[in-house]
Amino acid sequence: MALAPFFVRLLPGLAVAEHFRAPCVPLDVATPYQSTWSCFDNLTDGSPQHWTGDSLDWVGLVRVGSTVYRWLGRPVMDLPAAQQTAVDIRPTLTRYHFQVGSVQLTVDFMTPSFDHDKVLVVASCPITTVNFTITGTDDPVEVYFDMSATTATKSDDQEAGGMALILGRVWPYSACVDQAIRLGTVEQHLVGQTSDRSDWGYRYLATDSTSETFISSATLARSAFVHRNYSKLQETFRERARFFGCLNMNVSTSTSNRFYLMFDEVISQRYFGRDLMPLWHRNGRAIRALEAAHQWAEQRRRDAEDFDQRLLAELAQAAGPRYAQLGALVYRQAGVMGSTSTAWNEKTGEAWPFMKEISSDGDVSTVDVIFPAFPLFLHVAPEFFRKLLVPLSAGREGLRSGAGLDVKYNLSWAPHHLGTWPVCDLKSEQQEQMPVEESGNMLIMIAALAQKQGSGSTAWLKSYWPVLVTWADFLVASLPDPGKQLCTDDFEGPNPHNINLAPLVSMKT
Ligand SMILES: *[C@@H]1O[C@H](CO)[C@@H](O)[C@H](O)[C@H]1NC(C)=O
Ligand SMILES: *[C@@H]1O[C@H](CO)[C@@H](O)[C@H](O)[C@H]1NC(C)=O
Ligand SMILES: *[C@@H]1O[C@H](CO)[C@@H](O)[C@H](O)[C@H]1NC(C)=O
Ligand SMILES: *[C@@H]1O[C@H](CO)[C@@H](O)[C@H](O)[C@H]1NC(C)=O
Ligand SMILES: CC(=O)N[C@H]1CO[C@H](CO)[C@@H](O)[C@@H]1O
Repeated sequence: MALAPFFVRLLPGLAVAEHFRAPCVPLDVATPYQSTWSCFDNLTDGSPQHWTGDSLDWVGLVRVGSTVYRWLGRPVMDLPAAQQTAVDIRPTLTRYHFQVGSVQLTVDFMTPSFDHDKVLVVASCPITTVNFTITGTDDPVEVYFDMSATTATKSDDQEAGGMALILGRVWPYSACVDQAIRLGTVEQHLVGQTSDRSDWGYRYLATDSTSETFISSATLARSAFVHRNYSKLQETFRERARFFGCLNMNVSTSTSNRFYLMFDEVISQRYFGRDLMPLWHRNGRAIRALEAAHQWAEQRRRDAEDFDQRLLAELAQAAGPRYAQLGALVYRQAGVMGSTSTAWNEKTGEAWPFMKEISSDGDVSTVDVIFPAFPLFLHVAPEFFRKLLVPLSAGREGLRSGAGLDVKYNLSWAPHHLGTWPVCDLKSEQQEQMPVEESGNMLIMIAALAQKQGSGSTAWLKSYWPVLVTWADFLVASLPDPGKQLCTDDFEGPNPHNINLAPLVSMKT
């Protein structure tokens, strides 16, 4: 219990480890496509960015008394910035604190992606809840948010090709979102190109009946909020040059003050010719998922807070509060959230997570990229991690002969990766060959997993056995000197005698 002082700083709403400044603060980080960050000291210093660095024009405003302030995004209309007093980053939550005139405003961005081994469909459902709390006034405070439709495109100029914005209204029944805006391209070239941003699929902005959502040009909508002349907005909105999803809500202590952000990939992965849908589609499409998120929001939030506390406590115990703070960021970025998307393989009846090589060449499930992430996965979600390895082990010699799929892999060592996100189609001869390193990585990870899951739960290993023996035999045959080998530092090219022992050494310590 020597940890108590760290908790006081890291937990319930107080400042985090001192002098901690994250390079970028996660806002809406749920999959490689749905990954928005603020890379400034203050949330009002500039536009949020996709992880690629592309700016996304999101703006948030708030009216206190007769003054309108900005709480999110770049300067607009000479409006003053709300004063940011703190930002707190936890594994599933980012919390901004502002002083806005006489009022304290807290904005939470919560992506409740945890408990993958208990509730995978929910944990992998990419919804971020944005929740507002005010103190210091009894009057409602008006909050405005808008999100550019280019959030759902590959590039900013793509609207030239046409962009559809569809207003969906779902009739309310108990505890449901009753308003959702859907943003996306008209063309919807499903998996039509591989890029770090998707130009198919739909971005959702959803909320319940206490708020109001609409589609507009940002200039008009922001001005209408500032001047309170929305009614005229309907009449004058003709300009379809740039579309924004907009939202306007009154925040008070007696209403549920939140909205939801989501990206529906429609197809999560194209695996050797077969389109795999996002796992969460099994529970219904976007509106159903948003309604479930709304219905269970408070329960999920409580559970997420428990999860964050447990993980932060473990990290702090391992190496102190700074390590815990970094761990919270890593969980969002590299861990089970920002780098993976979980698909449903109808053919095999399994959930298959895939990991994207971010800030690199976009490879799918690169073994030497999974390897450095694996201690975290093994710790928080070993079964999820096992599922991540399954698609890598399919092939002629591999798991159930490709699980009935036409997987062109026939080498006697482990693959390097599966394809370029989101298309897995790499044949054996097209691999970036790292035979010794990747076979070693796979054997080490599977051994660690078997150890972690215990002798009672290793039945799954049976179907892996032939491929494991093939890889192990290959490693033995490469002894005592593997010759020239490519390793994860592939910019060096193949090096003599290289077996990249570093991971093995770090495993021992
Ligand atoms: C709203 O009011 C402002 C200030 O009077 C004005 O400039 C603007 O054109 C009005 N907007 C609409 C849509 O009428
Ligand atoms: C917020 O409150 C104002 C003033 O009471 C009202 O005019 C406006 O319609 C409300 N907005 C929403 C979205 O309910
Ligand atoms: C939203 O904020 C309110 C006020 O702080 C809090 O009571 C509620 O639990 C929060 N809900 C969610 C889903 O974050
Ligand atoms: C693997 O398949 C390719 C054709 O896709 C073939 O050229 C190669 O000889 C095969 N290699 C082995 C080891 O069977
Ligand atoms: C306008 C505003 O809120 N500026 C704040 C930016 O963040 C620093 C701390 O990082 C505050 O001191 C400023 O007040």
